[in-house]
Amino acid sequence: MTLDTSNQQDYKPGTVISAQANFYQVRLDSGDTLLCVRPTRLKKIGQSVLVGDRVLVKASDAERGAIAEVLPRTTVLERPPMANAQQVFLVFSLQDPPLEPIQLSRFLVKAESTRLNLLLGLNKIDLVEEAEIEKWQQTLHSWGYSPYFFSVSHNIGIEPLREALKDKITILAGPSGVGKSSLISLLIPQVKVRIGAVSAKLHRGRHTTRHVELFQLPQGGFIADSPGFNQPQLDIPPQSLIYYFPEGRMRLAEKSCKFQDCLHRNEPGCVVRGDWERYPIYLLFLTEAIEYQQQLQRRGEEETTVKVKVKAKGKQYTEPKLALKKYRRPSRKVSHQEVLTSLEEEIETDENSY
Ligand SMILES: Nc1nc2c(ncn2[C@@H]2O[C@H](COP(=O)(O)OP(=O)(O)OP(=O)(O)O)[C@@H](O)[C@H]2O)c(=O)[nH]1
Ligand SMILES: [Mg+2]
Ligand SMILES: [Zn+2]
Repeated sequence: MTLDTSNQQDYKPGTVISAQANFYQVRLDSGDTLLCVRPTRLKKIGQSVLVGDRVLVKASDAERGAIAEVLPRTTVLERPPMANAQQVFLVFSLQDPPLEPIQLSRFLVKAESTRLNLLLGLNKIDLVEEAEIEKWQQTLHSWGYSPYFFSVSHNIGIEPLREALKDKITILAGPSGVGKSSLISLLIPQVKVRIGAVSAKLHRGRHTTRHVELFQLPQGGFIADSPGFNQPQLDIPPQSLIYYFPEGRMRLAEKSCKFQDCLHRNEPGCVVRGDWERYPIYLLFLTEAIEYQQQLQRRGEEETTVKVKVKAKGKQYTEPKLALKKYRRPSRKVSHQEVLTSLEEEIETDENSY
């Protein structure tokens, strides 16, 4: 789309920091925030606007404006629906709630599947002994991660975080109670976020709007508090699951399994199966991923065999078959690159279903 930008001053560059219905908060590069609409012209050409989008806006007064153009995106994420995110920052606590390998792995695998840069942070080091910190450092190192250790309440280890978040768009994720909101309010003192006492259940309640919001960091960059990221279901094709474990990736970078469609269970000539610590967790998630795949296939079969007839105003018509959106069956000889490309396509086609 080309835009008549002959009068350049009319168009101001900015970043979409929140989206609700057809209203978008845009933080202009100049520092002001405008409440903007997406004009019909953009709607007609199917141009969506996502949180994180770089846009040009035409201000109508000091507080309001209209989005004139959405600039090309570098990344698109389905859940949470976001554009241009560069990294995921997973936060867990060592204690209260305690760190738990399966839950941690679930989040890690989910985060890995975005293919964004992944940072891991462990909060509340004030609550544990030094030996406990060292133990986790070693364990996580063997998993392939180098976490940041810090304490938000005691302001320890925060400087390296500021450095890692600077000038980037980062998605903050992690279970309830680990200190995500506390961290945001430490990094951005003027921001008002709710801290503590809110249970995960309440967060998902009917009355909570599930939207992403970007907070601007004082030293540059944005951080997103993202409820949608924290979904427990592993909706990942079984064939690609192993690539979301650094230990598995590493083994497959060196050698190949005998069978290209190896799921790394009991297959002969498998180079992944072995005595690495998280192998049992891989097998557990694999079972879940296969169950999820079968569910989708069953649903797909129902959709192809059953024609739904709907009566409307006396007329009978056949409802179009629903497209099976989220999953495409990988071919038997699918390569890792193909899996990733198809994941990307899935992400791109689904950006507004949240
Ligand atoms: N001991 C200790 N407590 C902390 C630390 N950081 C945060 N907390 C406390 O942990 C509790 C939960 O913190 P929140 O910031 O609300 O946690 P959250 O991750 O935003 O939780 P949800 O919003 O439910 O997802 C609060 O009571 C905080 O005061 C820390 O470094 N040490
Ligand atoms: Mg919170
Ligand atoms: Zn194998």
